[in-house]
Amino acid sequence: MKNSVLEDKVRERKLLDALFDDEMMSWSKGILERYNRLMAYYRCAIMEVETKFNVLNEEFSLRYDRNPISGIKSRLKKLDSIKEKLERRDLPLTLDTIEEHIHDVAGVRVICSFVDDVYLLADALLKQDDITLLEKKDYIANPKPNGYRSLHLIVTVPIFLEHEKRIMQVEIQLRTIAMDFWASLEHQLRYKKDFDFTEEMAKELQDCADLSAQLDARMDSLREHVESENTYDVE
Ligand code: 0O2
Repeated sequence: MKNSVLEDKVRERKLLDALFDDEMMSWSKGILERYNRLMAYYRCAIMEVETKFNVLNEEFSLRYDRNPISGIKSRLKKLDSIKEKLERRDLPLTLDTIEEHIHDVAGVRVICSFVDDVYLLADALLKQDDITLLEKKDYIANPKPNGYRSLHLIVTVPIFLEHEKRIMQVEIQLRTIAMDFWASLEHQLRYKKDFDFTEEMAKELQDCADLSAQLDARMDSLREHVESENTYDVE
């Protein structure tokens, strides 16, 4: 056996000994358990927020005779994305830094029918006394330079466990079907491997975002028209 191969084998053996050392095993098991528990709390927070939106959807559909929510998509941020975000901010990867500095571990995306519904739902949620608003970014009123539009809220919501109440952070993105269509496709294109957007392509994407904003505005005025006609009929 060549020396370098032998050295690799020795190194591998040392690493495995260290990994399977009893103390190391129980230490890493403890961390893993705490990480899994934290992620379970975030999942509970997602359920709480989803329920709040489902209740609002139910109530609004009775009141306005239509559903303001077309769909809800939720996700837990993956560990590699959490790690990458902490590294970008020069922060260590610990459970405390995750809870303190990563505000979008729990993410709830609410896809609305019309732009007005975005604000109606956001206002109704923020009025609830167990919800606290930490941050609001209105990329509908002020779209990102690439054309991205959505309303982002970072909120806290309590979750009730057997013996304690925990306050968890959740990022909520509210957007219309048209905004979601644009963002989903832009995300797919952006993450295509080994491809950089040319200036023309970025401009084309911006134009598509403008078109989707126009579509939203036209659909909103159609809805207003239909609703005012209905009110007129009733009177
Ligand atoms: P994922 O996989 O959706 O979670 P930060 O969150 O700190 O990195 P910032 O600027 O404070 O950055 O957050 P911001 O602008 O509120 O946006 C965060 C999230 O909004 C992103 O999450 C996306 O989901 C969405 N988003 C923001 N800008 C764009 C955009 O230009 N295109 C698309 N398609 N989505 C966008 P993540 O963590 O990037 O990804």
